[in-house]
Amino acid sequence: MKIDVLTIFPEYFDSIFEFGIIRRAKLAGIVEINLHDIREYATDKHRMVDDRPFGGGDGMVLKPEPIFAAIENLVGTSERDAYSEGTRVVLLTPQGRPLKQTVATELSETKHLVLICGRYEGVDERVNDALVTDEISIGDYVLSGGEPAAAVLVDAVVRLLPGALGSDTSAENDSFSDGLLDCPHYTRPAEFRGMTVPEVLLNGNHAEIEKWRREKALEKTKAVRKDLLQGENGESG
Ligand code: 6GU
Repeated sequence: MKIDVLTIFPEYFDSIFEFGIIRRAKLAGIVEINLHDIREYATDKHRMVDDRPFGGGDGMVLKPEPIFAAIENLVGTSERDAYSEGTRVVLLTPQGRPLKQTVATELSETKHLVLICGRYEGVDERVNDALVTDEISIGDYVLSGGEPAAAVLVDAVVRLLPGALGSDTSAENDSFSDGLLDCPHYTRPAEFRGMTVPEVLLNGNHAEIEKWRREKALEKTKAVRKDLLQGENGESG
């Protein structure tokens, strides 16, 4: 998979993809991640990437021209209908559809992801209208820009790529893969400062351990995320 990230703050990503599973996936050739400074696509003499909103109001809005030029360069066209199959242009904004495990899975099955990091104040809507295939938010809170959201999306997607997790781990056992939160985990020592590990985990009865883990996952999900059990917007993602 190839991932291109369009941002006005490329340095934000300097080390964020250099750790753990993402780093390993890059080194193994499973994913290629490229950063692009939107400013490099600005052609006016001041290299302007944003401007004041028509109609007035606070803040600045990202201009369309540099983003269209960047997409033409990276995808080959600024006609959404002419994108190759397997190309997705994702705009990260709080107005997007919520990122869920199901969305990450869907995106992990594509070949080329272009992530456009929005600014909190906004992105000219013509970017959305003409270029964007998916507008995505990572949750109901405000970030100053889409950069942290892009980092989150890349992590959630890359770990699902075939071969990204070591052979000894699997995304199938993750939280959310079955629509539930994860069960509790313990490691040695079996007793720490008077706190003990549940007996069932020590007795080697794998059927019993599986049953306990499912019960605990369900209990936790009921306690903190009832919405996940109720379908609708608590869809299994
Ligand atoms: Cl994708 N961008 C911004 N600016 N804020 C957010 C977000 C994205 N997702 C949640 N809040």
